[in-house]
Amino acid sequence: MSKPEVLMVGPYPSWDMEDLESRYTIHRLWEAEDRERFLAQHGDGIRAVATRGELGASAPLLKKLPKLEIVSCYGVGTDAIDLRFARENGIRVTNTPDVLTEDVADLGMALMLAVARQLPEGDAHARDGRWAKGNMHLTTRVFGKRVGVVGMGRIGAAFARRAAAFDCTVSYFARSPKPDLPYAFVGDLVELARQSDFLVVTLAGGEGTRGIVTGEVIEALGPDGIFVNISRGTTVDEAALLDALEQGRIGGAGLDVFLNEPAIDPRFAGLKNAVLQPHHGSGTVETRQAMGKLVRDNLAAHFSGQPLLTPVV
Ligand code: 8YV
Repeated sequence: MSKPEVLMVGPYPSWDMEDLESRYTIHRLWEAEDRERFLAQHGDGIRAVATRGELGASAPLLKKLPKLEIVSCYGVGTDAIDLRFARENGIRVTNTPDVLTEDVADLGMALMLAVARQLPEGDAHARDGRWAKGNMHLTTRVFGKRVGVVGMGRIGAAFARRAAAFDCTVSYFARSPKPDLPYAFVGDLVELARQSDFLVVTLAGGEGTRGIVTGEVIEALGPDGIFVNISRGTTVDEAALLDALEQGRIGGAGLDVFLNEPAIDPRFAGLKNAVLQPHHGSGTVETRQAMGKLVRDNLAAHFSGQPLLTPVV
C-alpha cells in the first residue's frame, strides 16, 4: 500500500522528520520556490497537513487540498488554522496541549525576572569591565509584588502558581471567574493593569482576543509597570506598546511573541527596557520531543482508525 501523503508547512526537528518520513510521503511546502505550482502539482494527493502553531493553515491553502482529512498542529495555539473551514469540510484538527504548559510558564517567569532584575544589563556589566569601575545601578524586586495574569487557562494557571511561589499577590482577568482558584478575579483589564506591578498575558490568540491589550491598558500599568507577553503578538496594540516603552510610560517589557514573526518591528531592537525572545516558550528539547510525539501519535491514530489523542475539531 502506498504511504499517505502529508504536506508540511514548516520543518520539525530531525527526530520527528525521520519518523514522519518513514511512515508518510512528505511534501515540504517551506522549500517550494513557487508555492502555487507546488500545490497544483501535489495538492490532489495530500491527506494530512502537519503545521506549526505560528505558521498554521489558512482557508486558501486548505481549499487546494481536496482529499484533506486532518491537520495536525505542532503547538497548542490553533489560531493560525482556519477551524471554521475545517469544521465545515469534515477535516479533523489536533494540537499539542499540556505537554508545553510548564515550559511556557517558566519562560514567562524568566522574562519577568530578567526585565525586573535587568539580567541583560547585569550580564554586560560583569563582562565588559564596567564592574571594576563601579557597581551596577539597582533594579526592581519581584518577590511579593502584585501580578496581574491575563487569561487563566492552562498556561495562565501554571504561571500563577509560579508567581504565588514568589509570594506575589496574583489577580487575573478571564472570560469568567474560576471559583476553584485562590486568586482575585478582575473583570476589567484596565483595572487589572492599574492594580498590577507586572501584567502577564497568557491568552489564546485569534479573533476573540485580538487587540484586547489596548493602549489604555498599557497606560494603566504606569511608568514602573512591567509587561510580559507569552501568548500571541495579536493580543496587544503593538504600536501603543512600542510608544509606551520608547517614551518610558511603562517600566519595561519581556516579550516572546510579536506581530509579523519572525520579521518583527525593528523598533524593538532599539529598546533598552525590553528583553526579547524568538517565540521560544515551548523551545526546550524535552517539550519539543513531547510535542512532536503528540503530532505523530495523532496522525498515526487517524490513519489507523483510532480515536484522536488531542482533537480540536
Ligand atoms: C509553537 C506555539 O508552536 O504552542 C504554540 O501555540 O506557539 C509554540 O509552541 C512552537 O514554536 C513550534 O513552532
